[in-house]
Amino acid sequence: MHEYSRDEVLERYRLLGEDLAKRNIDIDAVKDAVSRFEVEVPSWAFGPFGGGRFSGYIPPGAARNIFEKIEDAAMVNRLTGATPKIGIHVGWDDPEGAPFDKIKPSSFKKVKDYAQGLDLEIGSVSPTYFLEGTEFGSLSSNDPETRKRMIEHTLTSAEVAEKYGIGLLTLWFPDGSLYPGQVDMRRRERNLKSSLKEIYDRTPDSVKMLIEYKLFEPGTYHTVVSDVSAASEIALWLGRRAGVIVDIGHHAHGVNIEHIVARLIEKGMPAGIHFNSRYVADDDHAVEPNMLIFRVFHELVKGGVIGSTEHSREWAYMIDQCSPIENRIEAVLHSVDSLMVSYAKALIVDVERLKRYQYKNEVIPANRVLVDAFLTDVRPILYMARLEKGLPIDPVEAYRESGYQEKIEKERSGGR
Ligand code: AFD
Ligand code: MN
Ligand code: MN
Repeated sequence: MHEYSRDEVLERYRLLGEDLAKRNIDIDAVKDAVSRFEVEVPSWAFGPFGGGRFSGYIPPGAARNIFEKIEDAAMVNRLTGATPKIGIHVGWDDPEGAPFDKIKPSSFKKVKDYAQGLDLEIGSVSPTYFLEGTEFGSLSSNDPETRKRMIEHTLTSAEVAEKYGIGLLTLWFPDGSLYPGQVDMRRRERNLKSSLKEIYDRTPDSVKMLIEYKLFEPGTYHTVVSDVSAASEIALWLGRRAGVIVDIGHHAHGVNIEHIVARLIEKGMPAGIHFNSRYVADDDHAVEPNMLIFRVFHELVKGGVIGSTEHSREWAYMIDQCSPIENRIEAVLHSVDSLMVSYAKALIVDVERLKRYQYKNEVIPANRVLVDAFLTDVRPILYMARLEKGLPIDPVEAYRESGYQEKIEKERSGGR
């Protein structure tokens, strides 16, 4: 990208401001909202996980442990000012590297302290259900011993979330089956529900649990929590501390994801989004500012959820991605930038005009209101927000020039 000088940014911002004023949009208000945008980054985006296709190739400079992951996340936060939280996976991020049923919550104090020293907080905490011994199910297993181990692991994770994080548990289960007839689907759902009920009842009121659904993988024939209905029914049944995670990559092609977002807003249940780009399925690629992401933000804005002063309405926004060949820090920075672009576009939708067209059943004009916002180049808003905070205009370029990549490649070449 062309690096803009301060004067160029001011000029582009002024021109866009004039343009938006014609649509009755106050550019400064949009800029302030974008400036407050925060999204959590996942520890696993920086680590060794996710390669595996090219003889175990992972992009150079991968973080070897939770502390290096935190350093990378802190770098992303320094460049964007938008990622003060890092999500962790208990099984992968235990600093003691204990076998997962021996993990002690207190080990994570060090993680919290290290993060704090770099101006970061621990955000969502994920139990790691997909380690050894869960090939035939974790919380939904027919084996009571396995279920018990997974319940205990979840309670350990809940304690980490409560003591060292923000009390947010995010749950994704690798439970499912590969062939028709392999499992009794109803029984597996009952098993999962009873495990979750026990966990819910044994966790304090301050802990929120978001359930992530996924259409397939590792179960290719069926997954126990396959879609938003399954996840939200279970969450409703558990109680008001339970909700749903919508991961963009976890749907069939053509599913109207923004409709799912709209319905969850309407239900008023706790929810969060795992952002990524998908082309084929659960690709876990960096976010592009595409029409889908824009439409999701449009619902969040229209629903009075994102940036809401009413704390309880706010959703949890997280990036969930994993890069097999691309530079991982660049990929995360690209996502943060794309999310801010998408949010800004959603904020400049001419809502009054849209409502008028909807009311009069003016189909195409209504659609064009959205398209108009989507096609507007809102980047001057981001540039201005960053200028004001003393941040680089283009975080990816700034990263490439920072020397950080060269440094970590050198320091981390000694294996794990
Ligand atoms: C898995 C799932 C899901 C989840 C992540 C962390 O696909 O996206 O959020 O692991 O548990 O890859
Ligand atoms: Mn996810
Ligand atoms: Mn996924």
